[in-house]
Amino acid sequence: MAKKMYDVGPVTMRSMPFWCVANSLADPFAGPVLPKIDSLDTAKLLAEAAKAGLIEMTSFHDDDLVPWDPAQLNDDMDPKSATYQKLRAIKKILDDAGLKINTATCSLHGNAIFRAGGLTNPDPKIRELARRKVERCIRIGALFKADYYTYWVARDGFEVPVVVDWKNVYGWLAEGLNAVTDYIEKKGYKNYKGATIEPKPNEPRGHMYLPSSGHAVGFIQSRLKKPNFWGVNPELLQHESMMLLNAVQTLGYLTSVKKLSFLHFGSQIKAQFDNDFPPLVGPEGLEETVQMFWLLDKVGWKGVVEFDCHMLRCESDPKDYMGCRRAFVKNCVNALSIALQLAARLKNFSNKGLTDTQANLAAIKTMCGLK
Ligand code: XLS
Ligand code: MG
Repeated sequence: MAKKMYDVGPVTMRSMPFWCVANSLADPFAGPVLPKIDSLDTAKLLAEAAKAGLIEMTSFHDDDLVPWDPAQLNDDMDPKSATYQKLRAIKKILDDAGLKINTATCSLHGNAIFRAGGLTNPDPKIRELARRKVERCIRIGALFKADYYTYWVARDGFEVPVVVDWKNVYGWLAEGLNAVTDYIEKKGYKNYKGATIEPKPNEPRGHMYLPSSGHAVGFIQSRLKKPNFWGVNPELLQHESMMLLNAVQTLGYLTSVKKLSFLHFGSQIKAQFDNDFPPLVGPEGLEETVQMFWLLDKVGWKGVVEFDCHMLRCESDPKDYMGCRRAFVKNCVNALSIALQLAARLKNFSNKGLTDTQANLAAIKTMCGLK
């Protein structure tokens, strides 16, 4: 049985999503290097991690659990369907381990039908299909009692600015997101304490329509019917670092406008493609990562940290494809613990009487435990 809470520093619970563990590690240059695992096996691996006290929560895309067939839009409600039965089998495994669900997110990136976008697809029939898929995902999230519904920008973006219908595209996005709260209200679901936008500047599209946390907050406040229900889950270091923004600032901003719902956590080389390295792994980002937790503690924010990263491709082991996944989970949990321990050293750090440079060096010494 999972511990109910983690409660270390600002982190109340640790979440490891289905997609991070199940990933078969394909990249644009070559196919998968790990055998795909079924969602029941992923659930078992996550349940094992919960029982070992490594995580308290998980999250999923609809497609991580069950396949989607555009000809069967309500299969999740039909007790005779394979979808209905598999969802319940997965839920039982998670429930038995005491694993809670942080967020349910609709995959509008996995199926080729959405290659030109989901909620902002220029074709109204595809936008409608995306909306129906989102509704099905909200129902699945309700079955699993997810705390949030998340909209990640996915393929809602463009490569060629002159083909975008700029007059309407943000209206379509607002319609799609307002449909989320309309549907939750219509169904009377009580499990959702909010919905989130996860911004990203690019990848898979050349540019995405909500590239940064600032864009997301502005859109929530100006275009959504229920702005108080919506928040942001920034992905740090990755998404905002891809455009050279500083993670500490992003968190300072989001907490100040009360829009930080939870964090996606991993590591990133600045200005590169989405590295999705495990936290603290890679050549840069140690100071920034530690200072994120220092800041959250300082401003009094408490909440869930969700790992959103992948095993390094070079560390995958096709012969021990479950073992290397287990090691990945442990590495992420270990990295978070290291970051929190280093941030705790900074708790009483004071820059009083120091120049900026002296303060920076003193903070490094304190973080590293040097005299
Ligand atoms: C991709 C995103 C994605 C979301 C969930 O870059 O991080 O994995 O978190 O759809
Ligand atoms: Mg993410």
